[in-house]
Amino acid sequence: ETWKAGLRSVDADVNDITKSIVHHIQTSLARQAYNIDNLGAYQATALAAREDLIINWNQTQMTYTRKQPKRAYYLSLEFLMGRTLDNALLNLGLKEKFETGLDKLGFTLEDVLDSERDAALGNGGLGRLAACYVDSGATCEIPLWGYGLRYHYGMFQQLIAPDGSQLEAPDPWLDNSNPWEIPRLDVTADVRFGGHAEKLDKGRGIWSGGQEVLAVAYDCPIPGSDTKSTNNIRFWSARPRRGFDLQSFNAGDYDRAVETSNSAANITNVLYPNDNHYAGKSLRLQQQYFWCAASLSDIMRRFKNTGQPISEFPNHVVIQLNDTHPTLAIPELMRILVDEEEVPWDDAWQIVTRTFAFTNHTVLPEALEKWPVSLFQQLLPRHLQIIYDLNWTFLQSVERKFPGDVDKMARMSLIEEGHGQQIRMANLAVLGSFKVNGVAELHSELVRTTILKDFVDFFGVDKFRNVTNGITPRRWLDQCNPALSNLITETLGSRAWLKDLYLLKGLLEHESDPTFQKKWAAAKANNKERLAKYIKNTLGVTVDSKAMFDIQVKRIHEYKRQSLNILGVIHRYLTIKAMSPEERTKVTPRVVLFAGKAAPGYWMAKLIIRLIVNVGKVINADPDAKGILTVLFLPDYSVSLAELLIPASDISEHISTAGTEASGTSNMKFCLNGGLLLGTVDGANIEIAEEVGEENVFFFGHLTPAVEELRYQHRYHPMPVEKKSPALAAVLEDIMSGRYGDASIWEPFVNTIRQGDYYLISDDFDSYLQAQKMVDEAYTKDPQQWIKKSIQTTAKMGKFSSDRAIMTYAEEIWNIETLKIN
Ligand code: 26V
Repeated sequence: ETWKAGLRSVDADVNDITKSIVHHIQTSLARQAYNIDNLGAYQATALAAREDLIINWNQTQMTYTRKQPKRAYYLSLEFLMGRTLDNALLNLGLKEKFETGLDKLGFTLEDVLDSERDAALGNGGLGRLAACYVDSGATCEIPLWGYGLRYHYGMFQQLIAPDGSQLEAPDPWLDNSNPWEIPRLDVTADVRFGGHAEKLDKGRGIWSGGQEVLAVAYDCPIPGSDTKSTNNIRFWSARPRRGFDLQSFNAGDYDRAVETSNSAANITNVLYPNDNHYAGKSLRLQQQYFWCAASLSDIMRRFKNTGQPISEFPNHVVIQLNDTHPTLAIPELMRILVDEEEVPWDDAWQIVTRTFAFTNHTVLPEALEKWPVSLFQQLLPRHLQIIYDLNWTFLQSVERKFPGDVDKMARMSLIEEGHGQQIRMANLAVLGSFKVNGVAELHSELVRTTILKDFVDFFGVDKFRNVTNGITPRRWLDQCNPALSNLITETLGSRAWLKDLYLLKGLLEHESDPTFQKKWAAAKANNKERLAKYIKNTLGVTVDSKAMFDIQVKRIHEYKRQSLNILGVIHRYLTIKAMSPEERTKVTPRVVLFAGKAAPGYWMAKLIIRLIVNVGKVINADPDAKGILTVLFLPDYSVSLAELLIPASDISEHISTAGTEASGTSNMKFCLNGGLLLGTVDGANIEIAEEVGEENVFFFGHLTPAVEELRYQHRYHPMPVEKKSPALAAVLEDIMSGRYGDASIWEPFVNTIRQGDYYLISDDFDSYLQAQKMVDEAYTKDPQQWIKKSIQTTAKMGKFSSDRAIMTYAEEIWNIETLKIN
């Protein structure tokens, strides 16, 4: 009887667990326990673990309802969750018991964990950050919920064609059903699109007509580590309000009626696969509004249940905007307050501007969202009126503060004039928020001094803050690197470091202990072998796990400069080719690994992938490079692949043009796992170096202040690559020799460097080679010293826990308290 839902406690014994799994095989899956595959075993195991999550979830939500704490809501269009089972078992403290239980049933936990599909509802850093933050919110016992969209198709699956090109296949991740979501068919919201807006007196308006779409909630429990505190992400799914448009149906226009129902359900069909690039698609704007409107109606309903007067709203609710994607929540809350709650306009604006805080994640101009006014007119006519009214008052106050500065007014306006007016979402987000933050010290400073300078002048600098990003050490060390995690726990004497990452500094005591060093090196070796096995199984390539593993994994983008890496690889190859066999024996063997997706429409990024793959093919087939240089592009980068790659790196590359990478978070993951960092003086690399010591990182390249001047020179006083860097010129010439495929294929890429070189490859190339040389020397000449650097790096990464980051949001931005769940 004990296996019945709800009766098992966290102290469940193995017997209860096997019973529960068998129970789910029989009654939830309607299958037989003796005839089940790994996928079935996974599903039953997930359902068994889910029961514990849901019990804690209920307890947590009941406590929130009873105690009515101030709550924070994280609005993010992306939550890059990856897999859930392993993480859930670890957080519940039940992993070992489940492992034993499954073993009794004839399964290995590893195979069962591997049967789960990634939830890839995000592009890259921004989406994974949201996932780390909800983990930390639950762990730190902060009343924090996420709101997102339940896309039917997540991030596309990347395939590599025989010629090396990226191909995209859809990711129907819900096909196997998702045991981690709880459909809430009774939690819904009506979301209107189109129709017309009428203005009444005192700023009020009426919005009617158009088409309504139904938002249905799906909840995903987020367990904290070693606590009952279990938070929630509410994902909205779109459904047509009625199965068909009755009027069209009556008119006999069946096709049109069905079309209506299609377009409504379309809204949550697919995640847009752009990263750091704005595309301006109408459906994307519909996604944004659908999600903001549903989330705000839900938040408002919950607030009203507290029985507080509406003026109390900002004391009970704070909403964090993850980039500008949810900026429509600002005019939407205005609309609800003014039109529906009949709050006077100025009072409503007071409430709104005490509710929202905004995080900026990029300074790249091509990523800034702007929506055509004409599109707003069509889809969101009432919001357009509200935005115009806000802008009118705002520009008057700008004029009062900076009389006659028309350029400033034009820059700060919510509307960009020009052929076709556009709404500037960043300006609206700043205007409607009480705090604005960047994601690393350098980035926040760039936000203050460049893209939002006018707003700093206007609002004062106190509104503009920094919260350096962080990562969850549960997933990004304990879960992905058990070998190292166990060694750390054994050395420090407890697992407390997982919830207080600064405790890692206790490892420093042991940095010179040869036995400890040996164990440390053994953990790394183990992870490299694990990765080598994966590479053998998936690509059929044998890599030497004793070689230095040099890894660059992230979205493919010109600013991230995978190009610099592959050009450096070619230089290394040419150097090897020019050596005598005797000289080659002295080369430090390297395995260079790349992974990452290019946006399907980003032609140059796709060409860079193709170059990497083809350079790899030539080098890996060349006997001259055998055993000393291997170059691979691993297809279909994902959270799960990251969990395999990151623990296996000796060195990882974070080599963006200075000033372009807002923070980076994989840099933190690699360093936490004892990989050393090779990077530019950019984003969070700078703070990592401050923490782990500059002697433990390999920095190179020009600094941010030099970038503008260098670009100016490229434009007006171009210098041939041959003169600037003969080494780079030789590499480009080698590419154009046809060795890696016809020169005509690569010419457009080579031209980006020869002409304009916006990302300063030619300026940083020699410095990059210099840094690589130092990496080689440090690795070969003193292996013991390398291990020491690795230990020191991990030991000093305490700052980069997302627990620290989320507590900074809670204390410095949200003004919110933690709440213990009993
Ligand atoms: C995303 C999208 C998604 C699809 C449609 C168009 C569009 C436009 C802009 C963006 C924003 C991307 C910004 C972003 O991902 N920034 C990354 O944020 C990470 C977490 O803070 C940070 O570590 C990375 O450095 C930064 O590039």
